[in-house]
Amino acid sequence: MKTRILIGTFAAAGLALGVGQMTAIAVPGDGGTSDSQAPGTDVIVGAINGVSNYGTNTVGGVALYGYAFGTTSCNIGTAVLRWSQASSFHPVIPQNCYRIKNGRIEQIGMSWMKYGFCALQESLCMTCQSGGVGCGSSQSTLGIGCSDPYGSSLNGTQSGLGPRSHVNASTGYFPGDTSTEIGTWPAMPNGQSLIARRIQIKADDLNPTLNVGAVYLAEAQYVHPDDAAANNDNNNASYIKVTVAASGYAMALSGSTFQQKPAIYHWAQVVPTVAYSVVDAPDGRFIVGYNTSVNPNGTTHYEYAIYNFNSDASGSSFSVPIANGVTVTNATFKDISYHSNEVYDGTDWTITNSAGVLKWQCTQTFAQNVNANALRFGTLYNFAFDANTVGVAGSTSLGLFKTAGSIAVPGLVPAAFCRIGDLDCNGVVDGADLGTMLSAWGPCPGGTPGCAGDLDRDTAVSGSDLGTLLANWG
Ligand SMILES: [Ca+2]
Ligand SMILES: [Ca+2]
Ligand SMILES: [Ca+2]
Ligand SMILES: [Ca+2]
Repeated sequence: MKTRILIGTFAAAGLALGVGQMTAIAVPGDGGTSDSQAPGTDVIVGAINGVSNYGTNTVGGVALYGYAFGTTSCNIGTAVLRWSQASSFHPVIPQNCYRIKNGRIEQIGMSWMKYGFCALQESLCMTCQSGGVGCGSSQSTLGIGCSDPYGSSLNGTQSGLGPRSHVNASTGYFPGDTSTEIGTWPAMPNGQSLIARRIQIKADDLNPTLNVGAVYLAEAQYVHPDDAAANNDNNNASYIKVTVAASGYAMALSGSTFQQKPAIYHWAQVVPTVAYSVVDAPDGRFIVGYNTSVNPNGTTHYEYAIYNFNSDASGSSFSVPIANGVTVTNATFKDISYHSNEVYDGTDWTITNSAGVLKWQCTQTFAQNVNANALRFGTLYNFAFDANTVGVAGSTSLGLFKTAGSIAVPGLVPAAFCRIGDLDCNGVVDGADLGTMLSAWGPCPGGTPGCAGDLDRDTAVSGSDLGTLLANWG
């Protein structure tokens, strides 16, 4: 297990971390680019270079479309990256798709992982230095500065796609020899020859008439034990915008690859008020995006998207503090479905609101089911709700699955709701509030309206305010 210590700065003032909780430093907007030219091996996705559109199979009455994206890796580090399919020392490559629509980002598809087997020595990201051995040897490597392209059809070849459950994304390790490993993979389901193991997306998530104004994104990540051991794995995902055709929902790449940033960072490009908290469990990173907006009925809508970048410990709960007098409505949860006989469960998390905590929780603990629906690496889950008060800076909490403990996550939480006259906001109008009012009697300091006790905001604490307080007594 490796430990990371992050040093960063808060973008928003007044965010507080819970003492005694794990390292949690906000580094909004940094997708890991600061890792470039780090010591040791450092693989990144230099480019998403193409897309294969495979068409559709229907599973359980739902039409699903299959996709794969080509990826060009770069070794931007200072040491060669091992690339032997006869050992654990080669990359595995999971892929994802996301959609930004109506103010929220959702993961709408995920693939199994391409098992890397051979590295060319090209120069996409920088000049390739000699030293890479290339293909066909148990000593194969990706040299310093070198790049290696995998076309989309290669990344979509089903016989070379293994289950995510076989990898530890924190250490980068998976069972070693690929030829032996393949025999342990779950068989492909019948009737899914076009979509099995590939990115699968529901037709309704692609249909243009159901998704007006939607922005689609494709993301790929490299997982490798050398890169993880060098602590250079927080820059291993890149993304690109994609378009979806009305006919057959064929995808096409749009623009350039956003290097070294997972797709969740595009949310703020579309919704500028989105903010991020980057938090680290002892074994890996989570990126939490959050935003509030005003509902037509005046209540506040809260959106949280939590992306597990590379923590094997994984997430199992998410908690938001609910202050006095706050009414919560419409709390929702959204995950992404595993497929192709992957062993993970898909049961939605429960939602409770009691004792001042709104909490989403995986239905089983690690002790109960190691394959429960934890928030695992390379996945993004949504947590949303409405409240009758606006968001203020506060601390939410992300509980871990495989290990004990939780991570404090700075975010926006509902402000306390105070009754008129309840100056200390403790739920009752009584002598304490009256005392506060009387001690503030007279003009507001500086003539500012709304000072403590100035209930009618006429810049003075006076008889009219006292009358209002007494009318709300109790
Ligand atoms: Ca890296
Ligand atoms: Ca589910
Ligand atoms: Ca009170
Ligand atoms: Ca007044």
